[in-house]
Amino acid sequence: MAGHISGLHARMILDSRGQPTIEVDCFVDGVLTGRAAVPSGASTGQHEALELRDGDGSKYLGKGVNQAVSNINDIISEALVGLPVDEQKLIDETMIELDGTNKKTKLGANAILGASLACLHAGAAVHSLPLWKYVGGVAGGSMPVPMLNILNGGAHAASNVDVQEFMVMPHGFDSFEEGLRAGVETYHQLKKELKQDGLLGGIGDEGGFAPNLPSNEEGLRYLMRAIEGAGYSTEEMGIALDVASTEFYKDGKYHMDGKAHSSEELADIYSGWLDEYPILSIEDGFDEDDWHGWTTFTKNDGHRVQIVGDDLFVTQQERLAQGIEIGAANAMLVKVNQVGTITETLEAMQLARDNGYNNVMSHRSGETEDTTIADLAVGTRAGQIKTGAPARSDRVAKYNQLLRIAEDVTEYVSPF
Ligand code: 2PG
Ligand code: MG
Repeated sequence: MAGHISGLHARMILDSRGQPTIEVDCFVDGVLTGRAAVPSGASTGQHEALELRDGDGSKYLGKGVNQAVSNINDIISEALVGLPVDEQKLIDETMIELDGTNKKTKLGANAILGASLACLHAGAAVHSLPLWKYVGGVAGGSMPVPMLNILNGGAHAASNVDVQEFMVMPHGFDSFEEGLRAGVETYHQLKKELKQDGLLGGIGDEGGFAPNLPSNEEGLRYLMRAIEGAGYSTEEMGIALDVASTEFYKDGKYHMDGKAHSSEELADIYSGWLDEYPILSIEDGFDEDDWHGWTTFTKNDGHRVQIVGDDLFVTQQERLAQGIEIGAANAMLVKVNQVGTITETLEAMQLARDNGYNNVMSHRSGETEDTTIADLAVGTRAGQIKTGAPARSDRVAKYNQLLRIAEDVTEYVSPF
């Protein structure tokens, strides 16, 4: 007997940027059994499900979540009481119906997600299973190759760098532990290189260094110096970028390096970088609605680089199906709060997989100590995870959870 939900309790907590977010406790037969916290983005796509904020400028600069918290305590909890806690689909569908809107605007996707994840944790607990095993079932887990975001720009830093994330990917190693170690050493080497050039200042929202640079390409050169300086080859350590170009797309042009580029010109820049550097993956190279830019780039370069849709797909089946139909990318970024329930997240991932798309599990730039995504990456066999630099507890918490899981799961396969 699995046990039934006897209530949910939500509270406001703070995220890694000092903004309010939601934490939810799930009670099973009167006992606290599962807990989860909700992340929050900065470079948010306009097609994402709604993150409900109070908008009262006199408190937390309008970012309070009192309304979302009461939606859980007063409405969602009542609707879920009595449901078997391991019937995740039923739990999520009940909330989707209760909300009744496309983008979860009535109850808030942050409220719904907090409840969904707290129940997921409780479901694992009543079966005495680690979360990754509860999610993965008989398929068994696989350790993801991490994308470590060691140089931050764009909306995550106060620098002049347009590209949001310069990441290293230790894909040519025998184990997760070895890969992570190489990534961490490369992070420390980058610090040395930047310091040597007098460019070491603060860090960005995801724990990576955030220097001002003469150009975006200079970021790639620094990554190469860090990889080589740490003693790794490009067969072992590749590069991944999240350009987050929606942030600098204005009036039909991409404003990068102080110039306005057409979609075609931007694609040419990426192609040039692909010729020069060991880039394995490019995320959000084009604006969230520039379908033409996406399909053209995928047609021309999709055979030699992973092309990841984040703002483009927003972890939603409808947008993903549209992209698959026209060949807009070859991978999907997976962010649970873009869609708002674990069930919809898993369904979108399945659709991606069925169509030969890779899945990349992802954090948000605003995070907490919650480590759910680490288990999701392993249990779903996503193969890849991006969860920031190996710095700041909100990022490191996920890597540490992966290290714990790696004691049981040894499979570590390069997705490339
Ligand atoms: C992204 C994310 C996470 P944000 O664009 O992929 O790195 O950033 O959470 O700010 O949308
Ligand atoms: Mg992104």
